[in-house]
Amino acid sequence: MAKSPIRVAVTGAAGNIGYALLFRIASGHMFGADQPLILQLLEIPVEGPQKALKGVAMEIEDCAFPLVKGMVLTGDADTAFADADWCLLVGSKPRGPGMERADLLKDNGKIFVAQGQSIDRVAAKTARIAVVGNPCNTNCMIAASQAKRLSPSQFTAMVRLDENRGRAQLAQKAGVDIGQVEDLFIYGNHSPTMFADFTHARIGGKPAADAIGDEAWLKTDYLPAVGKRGAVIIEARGQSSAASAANALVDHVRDLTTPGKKHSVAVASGGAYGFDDGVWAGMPVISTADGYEMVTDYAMDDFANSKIKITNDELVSERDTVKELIG
Ligand code: NAX
Repeated sequence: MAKSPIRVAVTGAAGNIGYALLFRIASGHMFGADQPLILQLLEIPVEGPQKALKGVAMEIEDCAFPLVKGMVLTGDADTAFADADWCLLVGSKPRGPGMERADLLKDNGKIFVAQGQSIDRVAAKTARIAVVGNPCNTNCMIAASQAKRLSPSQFTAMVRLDENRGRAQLAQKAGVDIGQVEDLFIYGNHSPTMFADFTHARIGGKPAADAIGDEAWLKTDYLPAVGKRGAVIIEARGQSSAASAANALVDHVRDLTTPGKKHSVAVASGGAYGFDDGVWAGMPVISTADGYEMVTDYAMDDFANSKIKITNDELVSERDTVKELIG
């Protein structure tokens, strides 16, 4: 029997990531080739973005995707999130010239207060939320804090682009196929402080340090290279990562809906790995039939713990900056 359509809300739908993302969702890469969907697309309610959104929707129509059973284009959050099964929160305000990070946190935080409240009012009770808009860990924490009807475990933020970058760089250094790199997980913030845990990663079945034969490279070159990859892309393209970010969100959601998959997701830490209770930190999870379980049994050495402390301190300081926005 044919499946009923699910409702997928996407914010910032006319932005760069939105443009790379919607066609992948509509063609079945995120939810499967047999899952019909209704796209509920939110942009800021001013003429330029709304007009651009109409253009994107026309292109989706022109693809004649069999899975797309309807589209809603709107500038109103309650319309976008109405009965949504998935809310993909991509839209946020970019950092402007001379803008302090604290101002960016506060400005974007307000967006996620409003969207968290709207999701709480109108989304499906079982809705799942994935936050991409930066600073995504803290934005996710803010949105979750507003949604009293939903559980914090329904809110996740994306560190999958960092995992994918980290795996690709290990494969390149070791000169192996990407499929040979396993168990590389991202801990902490989606920012240069993140810890790409090479200490438990395996390449061709061997510990990464043995396969590469250069632990100093892993510590002093690899970690900063993964953390700063976004800046290197901006320098090269003149724009931030869009297609790879959209692809990572496809991976994030697809793997969260594939029981047994082990992957990096930023979740409410619950104090695991020494993260402050209540910050949203990247860590490995295993997807289950209706959610995920955190994987908390990797033993961390002193080096790993020192890296986790740095990224945890940043998450705590972000939370302190926006404390008046937490519901
Ligand atoms: P763009 O500036 O191209 O697009 C953002 C879109 O969001 C714009 O069209 C804007 O009108 C819209 N928007 C802003 N406020 C909104 C609101 N309140 N409601 C609905 N729409 C709103 O940025 P893009 O390159 O698409 O990046 C989007 C976000 O992803 C940014 O915050 C960016 O920093 C973040 N990223 C996160 C990544 C991650 O791994 N978590 C990686 C890629 C990316 O840097």
